[in-house]
Amino acid sequence: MNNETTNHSARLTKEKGSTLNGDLQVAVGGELHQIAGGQHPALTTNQGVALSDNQNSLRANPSGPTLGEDFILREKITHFDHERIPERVVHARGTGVHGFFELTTSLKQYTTAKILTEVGEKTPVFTRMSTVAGGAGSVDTPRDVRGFAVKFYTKEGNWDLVSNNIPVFFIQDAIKFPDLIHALKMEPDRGFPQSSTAHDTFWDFISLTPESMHMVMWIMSDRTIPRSLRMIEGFGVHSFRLINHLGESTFVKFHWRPKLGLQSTIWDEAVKISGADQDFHRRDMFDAITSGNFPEWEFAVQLFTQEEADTFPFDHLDPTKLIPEELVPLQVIGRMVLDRWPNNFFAETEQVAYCPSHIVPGIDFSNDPLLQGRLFSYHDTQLSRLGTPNFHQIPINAPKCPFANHQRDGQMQMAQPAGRVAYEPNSLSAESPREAPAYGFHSAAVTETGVKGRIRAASFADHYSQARMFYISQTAYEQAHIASALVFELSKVEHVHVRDAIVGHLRHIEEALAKRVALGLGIDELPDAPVAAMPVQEMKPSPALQIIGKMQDTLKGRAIGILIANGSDGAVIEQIRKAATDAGAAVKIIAPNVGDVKLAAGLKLNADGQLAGSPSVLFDAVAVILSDEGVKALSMESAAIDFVRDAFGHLKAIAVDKGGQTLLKIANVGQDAGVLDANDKEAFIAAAKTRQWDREKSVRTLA
Ligand code: HDE
Repeated sequence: MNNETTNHSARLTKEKGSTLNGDLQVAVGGELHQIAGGQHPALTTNQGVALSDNQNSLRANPSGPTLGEDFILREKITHFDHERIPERVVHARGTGVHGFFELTTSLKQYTTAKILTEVGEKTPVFTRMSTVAGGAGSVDTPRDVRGFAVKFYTKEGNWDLVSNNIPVFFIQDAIKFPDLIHALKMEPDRGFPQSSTAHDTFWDFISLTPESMHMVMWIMSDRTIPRSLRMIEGFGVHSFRLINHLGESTFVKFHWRPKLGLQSTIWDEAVKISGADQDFHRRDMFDAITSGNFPEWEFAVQLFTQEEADTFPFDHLDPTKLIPEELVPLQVIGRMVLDRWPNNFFAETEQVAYCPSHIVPGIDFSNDPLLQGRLFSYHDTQLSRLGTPNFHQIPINAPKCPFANHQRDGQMQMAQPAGRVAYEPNSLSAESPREAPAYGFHSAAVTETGVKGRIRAASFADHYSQARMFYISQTAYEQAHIASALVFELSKVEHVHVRDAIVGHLRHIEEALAKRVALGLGIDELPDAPVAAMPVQEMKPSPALQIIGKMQDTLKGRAIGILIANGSDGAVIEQIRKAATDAGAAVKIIAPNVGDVKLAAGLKLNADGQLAGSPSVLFDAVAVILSDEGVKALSMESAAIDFVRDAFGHLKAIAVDKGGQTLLKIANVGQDAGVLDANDKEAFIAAAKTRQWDREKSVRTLA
């Protein structure tokens, strides 16, 4: 036995230098396997020692113990044991992509920052989009805010614009953040719910924090159940400052607007996507990038002076307020294209460290108290996540411009600064880095006066006016979704006094909304509204706050599923496939089994997806092309029945031939303007570009 084992090991050494050449025989479970030939680098330890056997540990004999001497086993297992680092305390689940930013309009008048003045310059970026509440392994599609963090590797240092897909935040002061997040995340005694705000502690906190009601309106809207990360907006939330060559400063709010327009899912759809594909958004982004359909965003700014800010009916330093586009228009000044998937998820997406304090000369912070707290928090959290103040040396975090200072040593130090001088000023080194007063970072010259204290400005007291503005700006469909989301979330809250308190707040926003939600929760008598710190101001509706108004009439970036079975008509399938592909959609053929489907007239077609694993929630519109034989086979398949029922229930266009129509009847699916003859491809493509909103009242009871 012993001899046999030794022989296997001996046969593994086919080395030429450090490269194994030709076919390799590997001993697995005592048997030899051939592995395809090629130029393989030698498998080595971390110390560069080539391994002769990566399948078997060093044992005293074939039935004896493993030897402690086996440094190869020890190194491998030890490294594996330490593979994980702490996940982000919020925004743990994320998807990162490389790309570039290109400036199209110079802001030279307002800032010295080269990233905002050099038109046509392409600056590399790394963008990470995330959910907030769930852990790193949670699903992509819960109702949640999406993070939208961009690291610009500018010539003047890294600039991190760490944004969300919602322009306001829950709280006005950073000191409340740990409480908010503790209330929002899974409850500490039971460890659930994962990535959902539909539980007591979240709504309890909200009910006692009226400043969060504006953000609550946003998170109850379909903005928090996006169709794709390629179809979300991004908002810097806080006001920042731009500083020009004269030292004058102008306030600025930053915006990202997706070229594909906004699109969201419907709640029931999002719930089902979570089951069908946990990685729905990550996969969608991966597929888009790897197929060359690079998503793009416009970069826009709102610029305003202190004098203009003084005329706003709110305080722009309050992060629970937005500046309506109607008040300060957006100016598009650039674009961002994401075009390269990272080589390695951990090295890049997991280790990327965004900090709002990473800023470049010509841009500065405002006094927003939430932003002020963030300036400290992010750097601090990277120390615990990445374990060292040298995290800026990790390639994904390192500036792409030269950087040098006298900071030294620390864990995982990779740099080897030469020379005896590690301080400044010094007279010993002509090469050591020095201050650059002419172009280095200068803070805005702002005069601060007043009395120190733990203060909330009186100008922050209006908690309901913009919440109302948001609600009345929505279409009737969107208002209904907000009401239904509130009913759903609050129905999961066990404490009745918490439900009542939220309905009380809603009365300040819109009495009719409070009544709808109360009805949905079985509350007979409307609870009293709490005393508002300030009377609600009537503000003009802002249509820019809708999703429906910003959805684009296109199939670009969207997906069409065609359900077929044996005997389906190949010509009709091809007609729909071509029309959808020409319109920019990705098309998938779905059949009871993957592999070849035997079509009519002896044709064959390869299916991309198996029916049970490819429900219609994964598509924006569907076609069902079936022969009599196909309908017969599918009429007993609940996955086929669900396919058409869900497509109808999720307000999608459905194209059918005679067999498809029969399946609709069997599934008890109705007829309307969104159910179309598969031969009328133009009508189907037009309908597929939008949702059949009018259908909604016939498929679900909205609050
Ligand atoms: Fe964050 N936030 N945050 N946040 N945030 C983090 O930093 C924090 C806030 C946002 O893809 C953490 O690296 C405080 C607003 C994004 O890596 C942490 C406050 C906005 C990401 C942190 C806020 C954001 C984070 C956790 C209130 C929108 C993910 C891990 C004072 C403008 C970045 C990390 C990524 C991540 C703290 C509020 C966006 C703990 C204290 C407002 C997109 O530092």
